[in-house]
Amino acid sequence: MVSLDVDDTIAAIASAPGPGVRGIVRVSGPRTVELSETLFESCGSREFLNRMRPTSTRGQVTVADGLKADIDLYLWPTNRSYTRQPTAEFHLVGSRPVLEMVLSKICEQGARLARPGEFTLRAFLSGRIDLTQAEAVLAVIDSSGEQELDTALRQMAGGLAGPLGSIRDELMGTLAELEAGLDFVEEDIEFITRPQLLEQLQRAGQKLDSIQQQINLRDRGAEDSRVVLWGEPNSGKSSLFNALLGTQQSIVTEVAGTTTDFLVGELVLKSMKLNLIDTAGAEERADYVSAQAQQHRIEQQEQADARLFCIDSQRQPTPWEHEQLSNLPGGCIVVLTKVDLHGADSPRLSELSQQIRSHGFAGPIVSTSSHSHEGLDSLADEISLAIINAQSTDQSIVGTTVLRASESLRDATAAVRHAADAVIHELGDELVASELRRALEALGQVVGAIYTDDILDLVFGRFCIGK
Ligand SMILES: Nc1nc2c(ncn2[C@@H]2O[C@H](COP(=O)(O)OP(=O)(O)OP(=O)(O)O)[C@@H](O)[C@H]2O)c(=O)[nH]1
Ligand SMILES: [Mg+2]
Repeated sequence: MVSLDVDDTIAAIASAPGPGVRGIVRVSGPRTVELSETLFESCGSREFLNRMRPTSTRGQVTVADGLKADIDLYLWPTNRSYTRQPTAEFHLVGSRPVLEMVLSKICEQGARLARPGEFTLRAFLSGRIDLTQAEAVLAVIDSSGEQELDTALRQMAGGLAGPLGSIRDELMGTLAELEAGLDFVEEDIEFITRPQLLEQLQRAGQKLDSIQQQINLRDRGAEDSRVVLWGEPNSGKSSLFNALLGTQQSIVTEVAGTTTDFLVGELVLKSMKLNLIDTAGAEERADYVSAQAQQHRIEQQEQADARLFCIDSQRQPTPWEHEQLSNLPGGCIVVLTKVDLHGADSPRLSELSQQIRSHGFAGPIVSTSSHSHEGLDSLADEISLAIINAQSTDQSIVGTTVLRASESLRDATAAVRHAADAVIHELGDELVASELRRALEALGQVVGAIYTDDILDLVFGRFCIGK
């Protein structure tokens, strides 16, 4: 549980665990200056603590009887610090026991141990950084590669919060004009004309769409996500590939074994970009081309984030299909193909589904037709769900922002759309205003202007102590 209390003085070891040349003990809160004065013995003048400007001074702290540690003290005595509270850092030799002794001396003077992420939480609560930046701090601390670090640093600089903040300001302006008009209904004074209102709402909607797209692109997981089609020869994989992509890229014939290589197409679902991969039907022919095709099929399937196991609904499952159904890997969707041949509610389909369930498969079963396009929308929904599930198990860091922001952004965009619809259908300004308020609330959640304990727990609970 995060603590929203900022009146006490907190302290923690802020350097990474393990042996390091330098160690840091960080202190922040109202009693920081007083506490530093008591503990710190300056090597130079007595008036080492300037109470107005940040200073750094060399000196010592007595950590035990007869034992002094050499310390560089960095002091931010006013609210011009990271947390916007007086803050000090004791830099000393990176020995864990010595750092702990200094920390316990500081706590004896009335500071309490900081909780994970509490320094950054104070920075957030004081308005110094927004929630997306707080998440970026976490990402910088945890980043494992150069690209991840780059993304995190850009986010820290307000990459996401900036444009969202300006849309929010604009919508706030629109709402103010609308509400001013509501106050003067009797006098028939109009602060904003209908066409102006509509234009402002539509512009905000477009901007929100483009931010959503940026966020989706930023979500490195989604870009590289792979969705693989696999199944018996002739089960309709290539037809489904073409139908989902709206192309004729993959060759379709009535001859089993048509696809002998794998084919990759770009599939855009709910503004997520995915790679859809068609593979050769599983079969055991002894020739070289077929052996290569089978090798590709197996490799593609192993690397997939979501798998569409295609079963031809017009015939009984084959022994190979039965065997596969008993060992389906995670992220699998069973697709019953060619349902146009017997209609969506034919007893044939429920019978087939029962057979599939009897193997213990609990995932989605979707009936589709590549000819009539029946079931393709439900399939698209299941694919995006499978991808989101695959990503959330992948501990992507800035991904927490993406997930949280996407949800609130979707709410905001929907509310702006409803507001525009209400204007078009002349449904009254009260309704438009209430949709606008909903949009503002959702946007506020992204930038952290409005925050709930749940969101704070989610973000700050993941920090390590001392940050
Ligand atoms: N009626 C109907 N026929 C389909 C449908 N999908 C595929 N077919 C037919 O089934 C046959 C095989 O389709 P493909 O898409 O080539 O099947 P595949 O699984 O890619 O086959 P291989 O590449 O040989 O493994 C073709 O004759 C298609 O026209 C469908 O939804 N409805
Ligand atoms: Mg094929």
